[in-house]
Amino acid sequence: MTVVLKLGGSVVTEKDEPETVDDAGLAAAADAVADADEDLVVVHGGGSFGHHHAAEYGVSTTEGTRDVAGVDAIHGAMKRLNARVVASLTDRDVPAVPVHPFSAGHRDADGALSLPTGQVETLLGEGFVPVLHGDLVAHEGEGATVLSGDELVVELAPAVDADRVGVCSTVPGVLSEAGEVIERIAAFEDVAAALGGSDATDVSGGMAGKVRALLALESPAHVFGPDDLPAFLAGESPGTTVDAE
Ligand code: IP8
Repeated sequence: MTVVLKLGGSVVTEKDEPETVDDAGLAAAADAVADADEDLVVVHGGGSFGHHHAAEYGVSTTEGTRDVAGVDAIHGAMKRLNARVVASLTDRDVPAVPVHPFSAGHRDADGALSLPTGQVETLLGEGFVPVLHGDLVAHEGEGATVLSGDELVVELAPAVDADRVGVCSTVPGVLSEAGEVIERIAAFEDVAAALGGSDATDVSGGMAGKVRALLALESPAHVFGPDDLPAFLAGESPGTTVDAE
């Protein structure tokens, strides 16, 4: 089984403290990954590393920067977080290796993303656990813009022919208007009201964008909280299952 797992930035960092790892959160996630038997690709978000600097330099997935200091701050912070995530995995004998998207991908003038995935596929085939991260990406006409971990998941899942996709964030699933976890989503219309808006095409644009992007995947996706990560990696379907079939 091949699994693409996104660890939200809020799971592995202290969101309100610049460049601060949530040691307990990262350790718990790394323990769960170390116990898993699947072929894994891990993607992590920016949390208080990338987002802190991206806000400072006014950079988003659509608004770019040509300021090298901004690129260094944002990409540098993400590499530092990535090194911490990789180290916590290799400490547990997971064959984790870093893959930095800024060195590989680009967006065209319309914002469409091109991301080579051959290195991830090959690393996976060779028994490694590639660990990618939200990053910056070269963007025609904008300089460099943010590339979110969610976008990476959407690119990687078909590329590695993933059997399952997991999105682990600090919420226990996609929540209804009453605040309850929705068990299954098969069409965006079913949840458009609860998610507030159906025109979110930016995949980093909150839960609506996330659900839309996950519905477009061939593989079933599961959105769950950190406590459910071991269950997801054991093959269970905690939280919300997003599956268009
Ligand atoms: O937390 C964003 O990744 P995300 C990464 O998955 C940066 O949206 C550089 C802010």
